[in-house]
Amino acid sequence: MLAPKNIEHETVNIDLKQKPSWFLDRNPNGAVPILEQDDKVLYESLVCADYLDEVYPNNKLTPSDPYRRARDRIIVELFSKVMGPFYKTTYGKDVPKDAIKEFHDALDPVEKALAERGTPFFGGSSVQMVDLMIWPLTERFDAMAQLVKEARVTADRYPKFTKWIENMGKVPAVQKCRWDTPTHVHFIETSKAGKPDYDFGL
Ligand SMILES: N[C@@H](CCC(=O)N[C@@H](CS)C(=O)NCC(=O)O)C(=O)O
Repeated sequence: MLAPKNIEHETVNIDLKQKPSWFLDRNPNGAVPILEQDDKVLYESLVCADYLDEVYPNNKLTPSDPYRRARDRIIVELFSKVMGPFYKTTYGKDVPKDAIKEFHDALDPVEKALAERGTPFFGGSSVQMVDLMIWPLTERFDAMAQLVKEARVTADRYPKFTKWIENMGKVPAVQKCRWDTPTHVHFIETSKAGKPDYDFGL
């Protein structure tokens, strides 16, 4: 959200194993991301994204039509069901039997939603907030597949979604912010070993 709108910012990584008190003061839930601007503090990705889109109206990333905006939210909600199985599959010491099936069961409706839209991006002909909300987890799918090959997201099961991944890879803001697969694998492996490398990228 910051990159496509060219919003000047500083990123602060947080050690989520040893959360600093100043971090917990800002978000009592103890989760990233947090957005801080002067004396204003926000958390929850969608809340931060909405705020940024409203306060920085250049390159608007949400549709003006309320119904369409609501439908986009449903897609983000649908995709959020992928998160639990993703973490179980990728970060589990032994991959629970059902986790991979649950992962694919959760991703199937996302493929269907994109097929129904019939556009290169969930948001239409160009990248929108709905796409940016789905991207950060998707960016780690190759790393997951490297660790657990049954979890691969293939073009035969997900023709639209894999094409979307390709399209997202061409978006300048995504290219600017993305981490490559070896970096994700490194982070996952250090997490599994109980010592997540929260300094990566610094
Ligand atoms: N609903 C929250 C979820 C945020 C969240 O779960 N963040 C994770 C990292 S991706 C986190 O900070 N977890 C806290 C922890 O690991 O203790 C949002 O969308 O911002």
